[in-house]
Amino acid sequence: MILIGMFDSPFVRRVAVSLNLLDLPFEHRNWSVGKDFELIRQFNPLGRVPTLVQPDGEALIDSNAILDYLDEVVGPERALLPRFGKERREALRVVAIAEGAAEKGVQQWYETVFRPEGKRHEPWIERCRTQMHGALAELDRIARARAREWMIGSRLTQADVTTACVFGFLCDALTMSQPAAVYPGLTALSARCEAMPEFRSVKADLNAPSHLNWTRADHEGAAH
Ligand SMILES: N[C@@H](CCC(=O)N[C@@H](CS)C(=O)NCC(=O)O)C(=O)O
Repeated sequence: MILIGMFDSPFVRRVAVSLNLLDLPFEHRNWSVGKDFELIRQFNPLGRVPTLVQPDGEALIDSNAILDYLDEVVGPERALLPRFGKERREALRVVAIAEGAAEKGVQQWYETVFRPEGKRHEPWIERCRTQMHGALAELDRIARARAREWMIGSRLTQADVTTACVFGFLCDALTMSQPAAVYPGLTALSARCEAMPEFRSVKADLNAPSHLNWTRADHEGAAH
């Protein structure tokens, strides 16, 4: 399988971490949604990542659809999303809140990357910020209530993978003031996850622009 997309995207990274956790080997194409847009469009009509290309050429798009497929491949015992009942509902809720936080973070980020300064709309950015922090506060509440346990049940699930990937992304991409003090539960969960080899091996190198999706230079003139 070939995973298309950079690891600075929380959506790509949660797929990569999940592939690692499930022992499913994959090749990685470190393609940027900025400069490699046309290349990505050959596999995904939306030109978005993650995209997972199967050995027979079938391309799966959207991280939720990809993760659903991976769980199906490994079977119910090893699936990262609990299969049924309250644990499944709770895990889906956590994943939805974390994904929403990521989307709101990405929207704030795009506002600064895509739009020239005079065209940015501060009330919209502020709304996204409020939604993002509302989501993070709820995830932090759950993480603190679970103390040193995983987010749901007694083992690591997709709720932990997605939460950690999203929190790491938001801390890196946006200027958050003192995230460890504001979100101690998420900070602890993140540290625990990021210490695992399955997470460590798929971390974007933020000092190397070639590992980042959006640099302003990529979009000068292309964004409007
Ligand atoms: N719902 C999608 C969101 C994926 C997403 O937002 N990917 C971003 C990178 S972080 C992207 O492809 N952005 C380029 C674009 O939307 O044009 C998923 O879960 O896969």
